[in-house]
Amino acid sequence: MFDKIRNKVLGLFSESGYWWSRVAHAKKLPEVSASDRSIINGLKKEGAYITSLEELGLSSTPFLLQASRKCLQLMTAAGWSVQTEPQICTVTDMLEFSSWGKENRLLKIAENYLGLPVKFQGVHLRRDFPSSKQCGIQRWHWDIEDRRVVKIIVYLNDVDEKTGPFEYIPRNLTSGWSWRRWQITRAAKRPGVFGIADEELTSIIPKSAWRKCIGPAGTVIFVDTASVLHHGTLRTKERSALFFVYTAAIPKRPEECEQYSDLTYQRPDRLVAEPIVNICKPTV
Ligand SMILES: O=C(O)CCC(=O)C(=O)O
Ligand SMILES: [Fe+2]
Repeated sequence: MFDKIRNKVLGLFSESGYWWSRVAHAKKLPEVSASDRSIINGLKKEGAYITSLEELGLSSTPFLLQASRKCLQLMTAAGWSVQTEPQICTVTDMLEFSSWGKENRLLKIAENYLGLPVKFQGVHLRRDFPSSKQCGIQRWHWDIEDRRVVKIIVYLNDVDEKTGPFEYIPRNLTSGWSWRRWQITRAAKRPGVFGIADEELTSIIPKSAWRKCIGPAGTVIFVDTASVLHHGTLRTKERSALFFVYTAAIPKRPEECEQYSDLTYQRPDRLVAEPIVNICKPTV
């Protein structure tokens, strides 16, 4: 009982510190162009914004794509026996990926949205395989690394309904205090059960409100995965994608951010020399 009260009080202190920091930082937010402002507004209003590598027009993109192709070849050559789980590699300390992730424009977009100094946590390269049963991050969930998390998902192959697109619920449908929000939170936080299955969510939010992000190779999704309910969908075709992660410089749960730069997931160029079995650790 005492622990519960103490944790509540500490939680309140931490939340008010967070809001004060945002107020103090509001005047220091960097300027962005009108097109980048649309991305920030999309994140604020909808929780997500879809664009493309071409539209972003970053000079480091050709290097990113070339390195992604090479790494995917290495991942394919190394093989992956657990097809029910994604093959994940951490590519954060490879220059082609970190240079793209640390592009000034992207950092400024993330900082404006987060409202605080930003930290680029890292990037995962992922191959997701055909699956027919929703498990892990294919169940609906919120990510928990921080109060707000900007993820930039880059599709490396064409993604249609069959390729298991990223899917989310627009933020206005789950934000604030509502019966719907209470039902979802209760379902999402059941002890020992990760996330919510499609059938369960349909009874709370109709399928017509779910947003599937389909698009050709090079599609880029900016999304706050801590604020919008989301998941990866079932697929009959393989999908490859990059997941860049940004949080506040002092995130709420730093330990959850380590997976983007530590050895939880192997680097692609070390896969063949030192194969390890990746741990299926959902990014929640
Ligand atoms: O596989 C997907 O599309 C969803 C991944 C996910 O849940 C995340 O990146 O936070
Ligand atoms: Fe997630």
